[in-house]
Amino acid sequence: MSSWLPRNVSTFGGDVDGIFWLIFYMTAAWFVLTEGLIVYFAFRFRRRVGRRAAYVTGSGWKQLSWVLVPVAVVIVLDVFLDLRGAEVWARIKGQPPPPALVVRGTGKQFNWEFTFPGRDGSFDTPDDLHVENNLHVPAGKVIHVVLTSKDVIHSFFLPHLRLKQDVVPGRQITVWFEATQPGEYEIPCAELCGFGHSGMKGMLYVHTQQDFDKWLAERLAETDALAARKQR
Ligand SMILES: [Cu+2]
Repeated sequence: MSSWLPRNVSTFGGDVDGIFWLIFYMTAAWFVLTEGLIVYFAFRFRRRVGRRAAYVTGSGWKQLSWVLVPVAVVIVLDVFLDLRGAEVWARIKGQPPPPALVVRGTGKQFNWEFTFPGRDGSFDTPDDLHVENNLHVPAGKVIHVVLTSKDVIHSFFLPHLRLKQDVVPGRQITVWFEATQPGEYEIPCAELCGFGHSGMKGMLYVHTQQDFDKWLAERLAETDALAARKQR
C-alpha cells in the first residue's frame, strides 16, 4: 500500500504517513459501511406490489437514533483523529530542533533561489552563496529552511520528506527536516503561481557530510574566483 506515496527519507515522515493511513482506513471503512447500507436498504425495501411505502417523519427517538448515533460515532472518531494529528503537528511544527545548517529559500516567478551563508556562517555578507533551484544538504543533520516569496504565493514541497509549506511575500516561515538517506529528490512548487508554475521545479540533493563539505568548498572557491575576476 505504501507504494502510493514516494519513498520516505525524513525522520518525521513516518509520523505524517501514520496520520495519512489512519485517515485513509477510517474513511475507507466508513465509506464501505455507509454505501453498503444504502445498497442493502435500497434492495431490501424496494417497491413491491401490495406493500405501502412508510411515511417517515423523523420524530421519535427510535427514528432519530438513525441520525444521532452515527453523528456521535463520527464526532468521537473526529476528536480521536484531531488529537493524534495534533501530537504529530506539535512534534513537527512546534519547537524545531537546533539546526546544523540554515538555508534561505526564496520563491519567485518561476524558480526557487537558495542562499547559503558561506564561510562566515551569516547571511547578507559578500560570501553568501546563491544557488538557483537546487538545494544541497548533508544527510542526518537538522536543516532549517527560512522560506519567503518575492512575488506571489508559492508552495515549497518536499514529497520525499513529507514537508510542504506555502511561501508568502512579506512573511518568513522557517521549516525544518532531517533527511535520512543521501539521494536526489524533486522540489516542485505545489501552488498554482502563474504560467511558469509547472516548470518551477528544483532538486534536493542530500549528500553525505563529506560530499556536502566538498560541494560547498567547490562552490565557494568558484564564487571567490568570480569575485577576483570582477575586481581585475
Ligand atoms: Cu507554482
